[in-house]
Amino acid sequence: MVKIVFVCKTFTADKQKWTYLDKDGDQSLSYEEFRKFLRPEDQNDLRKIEINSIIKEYDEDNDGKVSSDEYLKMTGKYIKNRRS
Ligand SMILES: [Ca+2]
Ligand SMILES: [Ca+2]
Repeated sequence: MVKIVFVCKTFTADKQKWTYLDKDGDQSLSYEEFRKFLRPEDQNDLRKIEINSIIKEYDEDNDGKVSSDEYLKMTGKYIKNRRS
């Protein structure tokens, strides 16, 4: 169960990165583009996209920040999912 949640979460971040890299919009990435996709840590703009989309998942009140409550709620959700 927790694995499915994790995959969905990763997919959101991946989709953002994919859309950003796919400049011609044909849903495919060239070798160069895919290389960046796989190594976002080498690209400042891609890292930003990745981190922003993760923050968005955690940020329930949409203030652009992850409070400790939001973080605990999120991680608590995962723990609950793992048990079910
Ligand atoms: Ca393309
Ligand atoms: Ca927040």
